Amino acid sequence: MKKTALITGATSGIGRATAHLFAKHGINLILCGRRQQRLDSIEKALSKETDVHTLNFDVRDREATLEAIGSLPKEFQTIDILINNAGNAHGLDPIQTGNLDDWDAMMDINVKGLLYVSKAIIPGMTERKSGHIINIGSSAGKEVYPNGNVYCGSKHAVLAITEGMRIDLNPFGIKVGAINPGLVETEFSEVRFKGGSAADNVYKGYKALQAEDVADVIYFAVSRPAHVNIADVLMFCTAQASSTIVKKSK
Ligand code: NDP
Ligand code: 8X3
Repeated sequence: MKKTALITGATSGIGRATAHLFAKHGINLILCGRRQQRLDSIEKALSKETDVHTLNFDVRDREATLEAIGSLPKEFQTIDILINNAGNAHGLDPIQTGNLDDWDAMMDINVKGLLYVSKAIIPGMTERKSGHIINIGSSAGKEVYPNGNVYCGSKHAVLAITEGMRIDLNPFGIKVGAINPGLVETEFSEVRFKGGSAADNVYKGYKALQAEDVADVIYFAVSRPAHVNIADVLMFCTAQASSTIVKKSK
C-alpha cells in the first residue's frame, strides 16, 4: 500500500529535495508552499513518478492552513507522513537592534505555522493509530550563536514541541522525530539576508550540506521498520563543528 506524505516548504531547498526523493520511492505527495508556479512545475515533474497534489497556503494564516488541509480530495486525506519543514530565518541582528517584523515572521512561521499544520493532521493520525511526524529543527535548536537569538529560540521551540508530540502521541503508536541540520546551501540565506550580498558569502570556502543530504536522512527515517523511530538527528557538513566553528579555505 503506497504511503502519502505532506511536505511543507516543498517549493525550495530541503522540502523540494525531499519531495523528489519520496517520489522516486513511490510515496504519494501533498506539496505545500506559497509560490504557485513552483508548485506547478514540481507537480508536473513528479507526477510522472507518483500521485501529487499541491496546496498553496501561508502557514502563518491559521484559517487558510486548516482550510487548505481540510479541502484535500479523498484520495489524499490519509496522511501517513508529515514533514514539517517550512521555515526560515529573518535577519541576523543583536537582540537590542532586532526587527520586530523579523521576530514575528520567525515565531509565526517556524513555531506557530508548524503547530497549525500539525493540528490539521494529527487527529487523522490518532484516529488511525498510526503516522509519522518529522519536524525540521536546526543545529540552532541545540545551541545559540551570536545574533541568532530569536531564530535559535524558534528552533529550540521546535525541539521542545517535537519532544512533547512524541510523548503525547506515544499511546497512539505515532512516530515523532526531529532532524536538525547545520549549514545547508539553499535559499535560506537569501531569505535571512533579504537577498543582500551577505547571502552570497555564507557558503563560500567550504562544502556546506546540500538539500539532498538532508533529504537522504529524512527518507532514511521514514523508511525504518515499524518498531524503529529516529527521534533526533544532528547533522553537519564535515567543515562544520558547531554553529560558530566552520573550517574554511582561504
Ligand atoms: P528554503 O528557503 O530553501 O525553503 C524554505 C521553504 O519554506 C520554501 O519552500 C518556502 O516556500 C517555505 N515557506 C517559507 N515561509 C513560508 C510560509 N510563511 N508559509 C508557507 N511556506 C513557507 O530553506 P531551507 O530548505 O533551507 O529550509 C527548510 C527548513 O530547514 C527550515 O525550517 C529551516 O529553518 C531549516 N533549516 C535550514 C538550514 C539551512 O542552513 N538552510 C539549516 C537548519 C535548518 P514558499 O516561499 O513557496 O512559501
Ligand atoms: C540554519 C542553520 O546555522 O544558519 O538553521 O542557524 S544556521
